[in-house]
Amino acid sequence: MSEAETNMEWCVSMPKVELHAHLNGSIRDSTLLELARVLGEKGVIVFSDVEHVILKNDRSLRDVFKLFDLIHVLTTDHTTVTRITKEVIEDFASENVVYLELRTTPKKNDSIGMTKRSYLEAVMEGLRAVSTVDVAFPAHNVDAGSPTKSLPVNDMCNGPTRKKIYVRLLLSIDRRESTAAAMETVKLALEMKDLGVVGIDLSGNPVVGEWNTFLPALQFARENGLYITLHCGEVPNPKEIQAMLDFSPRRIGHACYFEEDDWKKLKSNNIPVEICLTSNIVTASVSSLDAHHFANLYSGKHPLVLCTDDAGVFSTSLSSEYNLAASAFGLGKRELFLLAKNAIEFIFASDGVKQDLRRTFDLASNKMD
Ligand code: 6MZ
Repeated sequence: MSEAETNMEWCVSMPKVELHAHLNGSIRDSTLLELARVLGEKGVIVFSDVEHVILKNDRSLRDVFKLFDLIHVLTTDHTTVTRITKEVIEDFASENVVYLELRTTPKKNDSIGMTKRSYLEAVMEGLRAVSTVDVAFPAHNVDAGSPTKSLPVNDMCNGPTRKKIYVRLLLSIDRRESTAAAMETVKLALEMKDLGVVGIDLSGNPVVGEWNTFLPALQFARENGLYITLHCGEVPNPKEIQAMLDFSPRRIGHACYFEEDDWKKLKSNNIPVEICLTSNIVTASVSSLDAHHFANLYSGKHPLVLCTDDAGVFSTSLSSEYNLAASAFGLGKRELFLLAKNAIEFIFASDGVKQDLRRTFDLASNKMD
């Protein structure tokens, strides 16, 4: 095996925490192609027109949002939402992600009787449908929350024990939405709080929409105990970046177009950053890995977590992101492991889950050298 292969294998075997993954961005290409073929046969789309769009690898930020519109056409119905959720969880678990905060935008589609609630129920059905690994989720009877009830964790040395993955959900507000639609998502999240919904994300095309449109819903969410993470600084927008930082979210994603004042505020408020290296490079939000803000934040010990963003759309995986960080920024195994373990401190789930995850990492640490 080459050194590159050995390094990648090591990154796969390490337990990992994923905090920034969009459901519809994390779908397998093979599933998207299968869904496109079926819709092509029904005459809803022209398969040959969309095949190359799905398989393309270099995408501008604009292309990405066009692709999401296509993906949403392919995944409209409840059954498909359930299927992609199941597959996405299986894929993360298969690379030893032990805690996944999966985010998705609840969708309303009158023509097929889909409400935001029924969409979310279809997602939860997907969680229950996973059979190859144990999913720890409050709506599920194998959930722990308390360390004593937890099932065997992934074991990197003793072969194929059954894997366990904690899953929590974040509901996304799309920047195309109105204040009322954003509020509907927050209310749904509150109703589903006991069922594993832990927070709210603001995402969508960063050149669309105004911060003030979403602020009332985000404030309401926070007042009622939901955690907030914001896509912040994915495009240059100094006023919005400052307003978002003044809001003091629990975490932010990206931070690509930050200026000096923004870094100061981020650092003095100690807001953890979800870093999506491949996504930032493919969309050219950051010109190169050498110019990426990871290095500065990491050397300054600022809280950060490596994430995939859209593993399907950007043809990546969490293990690849760690492997990339290792080669781009010269991190050794010990540093990678600590980086992965430290992400536990920024999750939105309970202290009981955090404790259980710390134990998982401690057990793994004895076997990782
Ligand atoms: C901003 C993004 C994103 O919610 O339908 N999304 N928003 N920046 C990004 N970086 C490239 N990647 C994904 O998943 C797809 C939706 O997530 C958001 C977009 O709103 C996209 O439509 P769900 O499951």
